[in-house]
Amino acid sequence: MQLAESAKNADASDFIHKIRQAEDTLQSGRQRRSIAGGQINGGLVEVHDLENLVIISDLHGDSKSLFRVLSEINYEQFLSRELNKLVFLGDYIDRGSDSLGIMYSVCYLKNTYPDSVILMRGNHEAPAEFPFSPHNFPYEIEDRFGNRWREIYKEILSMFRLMTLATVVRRKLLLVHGGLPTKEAEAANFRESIAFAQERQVRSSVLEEILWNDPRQIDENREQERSRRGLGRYFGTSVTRTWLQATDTKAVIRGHEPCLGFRLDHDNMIMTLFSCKDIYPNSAAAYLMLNAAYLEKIKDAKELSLHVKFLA
Ligand SMILES: [Mn+2]
Repeated sequence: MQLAESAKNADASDFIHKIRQAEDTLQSGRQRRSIAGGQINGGLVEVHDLENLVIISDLHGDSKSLFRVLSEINYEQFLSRELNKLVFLGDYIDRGSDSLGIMYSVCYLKNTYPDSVILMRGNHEAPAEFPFSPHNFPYEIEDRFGNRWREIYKEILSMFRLMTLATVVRRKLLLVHGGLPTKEAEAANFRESIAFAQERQVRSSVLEEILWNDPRQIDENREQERSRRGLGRYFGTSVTRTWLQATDTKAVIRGHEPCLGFRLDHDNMIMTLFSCKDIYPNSAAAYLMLNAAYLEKIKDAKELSLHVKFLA
């Protein structure tokens, strides 16, 4: 694939150029407040009209899986239609061997097809806000580009801050990287609480919870528990129900946890999807592909599982 070759051969200047261009693209989408078939409001994207939808979840440096999906969906043709959407659920980097190849490629895709590509932010794309480990990405940059690594890393960090925190596909899907914020008031006021989550980070936990939370079976009388991750929380079924009602959607799709391609939780209201293969030998990689007609019929996350494609 030509894109894989370009990503492999890019030098430091090519890289910086691509990332700056992606920053401009993301910034101008936010200023225009629109994307084909939908609206952008800070960290929130709401899609009203779409034809076909592909969702890729955590990649964690596994560029082979990315290129495989892109070739399976015939991406140049797919993305040339503005109402076809390719959504990434975040966690592009760390752990695997080619985070740079993925960053180069997703920047290229966003720059070339700005209306068809939605880049969501994962917890690995927020190292300044929430330090965590492993975060081997800076070392990968240094290995490849030597002392220009700082310049590149800094540019990438500022681009991360412009990524989408939640995507709502009208009346159907709510997409986040990690999970749902546990305070009921945040759901009731979801447009504002997500749109400005980045700016309000100090006063509210919405950014942290979207990027770090996990769905769990929790005691009926409680809605949340401390997470073993040290950041974010575990949220129960009632939180999921509250968010689906507030956003008028039928299913939540999120990544953040390795699984056998996908997993269902909370009475089939949530699907966890995972698209990274090479560093998780006990998990499987998958992505989701569906058209508007299928989407129209979706009543819960279990029905979505018919549209999960596994990577061989
Ligand atoms: Mn994650």
